[in-house]
Amino acid sequence: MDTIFSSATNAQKSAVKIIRISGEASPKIPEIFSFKPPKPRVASLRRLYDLNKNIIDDAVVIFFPGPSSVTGEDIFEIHTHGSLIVEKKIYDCLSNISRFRIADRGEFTKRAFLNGKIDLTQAEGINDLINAETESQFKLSISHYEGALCEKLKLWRNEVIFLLAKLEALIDFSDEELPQEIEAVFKKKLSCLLKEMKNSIRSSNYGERIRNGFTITILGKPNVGKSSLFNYLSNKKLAIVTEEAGTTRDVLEVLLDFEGFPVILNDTAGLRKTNSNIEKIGIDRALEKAETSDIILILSDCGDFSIPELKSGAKKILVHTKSDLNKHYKDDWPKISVKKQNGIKELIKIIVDYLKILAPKDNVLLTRKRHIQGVKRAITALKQISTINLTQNPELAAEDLRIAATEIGKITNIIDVEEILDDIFNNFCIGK
Ligand SMILES: Nc1nc2c(ncn2[C@@H]2O[C@H](COP(=O)(O)OP(=O)(O)O)[C@@H](O)[C@H]2O)c(=O)[nH]1
Ligand SMILES: [Mg+2]
Repeated sequence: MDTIFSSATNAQKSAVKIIRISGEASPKIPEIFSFKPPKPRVASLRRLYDLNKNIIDDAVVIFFPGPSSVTGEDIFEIHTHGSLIVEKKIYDCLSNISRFRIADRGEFTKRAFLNGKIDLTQAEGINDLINAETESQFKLSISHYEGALCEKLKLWRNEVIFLLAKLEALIDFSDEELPQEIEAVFKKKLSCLLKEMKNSIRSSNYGERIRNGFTITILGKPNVGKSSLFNYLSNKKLAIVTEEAGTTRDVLEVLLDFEGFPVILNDTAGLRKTNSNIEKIGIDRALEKAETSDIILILSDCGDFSIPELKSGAKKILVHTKSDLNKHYKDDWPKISVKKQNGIKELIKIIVDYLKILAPKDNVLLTRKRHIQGVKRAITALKQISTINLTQNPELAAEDLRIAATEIGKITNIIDVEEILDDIFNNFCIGK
């Protein structure tokens, strides 16, 4: 396999740059750059030279021998001054040597996975951690990186394999009288497992939202102050604000952090009857956006919150705007003034409180389509078992259990069912 190298820091000038090299030819690095090999895992100052023995830089170098390195391979880290030309010179030297090449995206992590250092959900967790910007994203990604999801999936998979063992016992007994107790245990376990898996599908929606952001759409009649609120919250003049009704047409979008929750806030065209085709398109888009949102903020400066009927099950929060104009409302809906910056903190609190209520009890969440698809396929297979007569066709149920185990295993990528099956079966005796 090639030895790969890449800058582990960003592609700009910086104080320090770290270049990582991973693969079996890594131990050749001291020879390539003409420096004395450092002791393993000891940061050592060395002068690096190019292939013509011209100085490149003084750098701190560290050698992490495999297999206890992050990728499982021999790794060299070179910490140079954060200069683009120094980086280029190091790249040039390495590119000249056969079997060294620049790493593909994610290739260090991929090698860690291939060498059994991490499973797929942990690899995804690393990527999410790097991309995390809010507290809730941090918590979720670090739990996946720590292996919480992997553990949960392993547990499910082991339960499926336990069920297979029970079934095996049923098959062995099939000529004789059926031990009813085995079948009862089997059914109870199966239904518990199914319940847990279905719950995780339900809460996966939340997991996906934490990764990608909760969508909040601002709706309301023209001129009620939608764009003003949008600009205020995004801290930028993204939307045009005028006294003219019908200014906003496109759906504008901004990613915000509401007390640790990632939120995609949408500003939309004011809802009204209009002859302008462009405005009509804008209004259609506004309603479409609202349909797929988690929360809809309906704004009004005159107490009229009527909007076209929506199918969406989104939480609707009505908001009185322009409260600085001394308007008196009897109801308890939040009142804000963007002009005087009043009531907006309270509005955010209402939103955040709602997002907190949405949080499932289970904090090990499926976050990707891939996870959800795998668990759904496993559920389909397990559900199938209830239609099977276990005494007559235990082998059909066994096949469904195998499918379920494989589908769950694929999420973390332990695909070899047989191997683990053997392991477990050897520890069981008949009837247990
Ligand atoms: N007095 C007052 N005027 C506001 C407030 N918010 C917005 N406006 C004004 O209302 C008008 C329409 O605002 P805009 O944000 O464009 O409304 P939109 O059509 O709903 O997007 C503008 O002239 C704003 O300056 C507020 O809190 N108080
Ligand atoms: Mg507007």
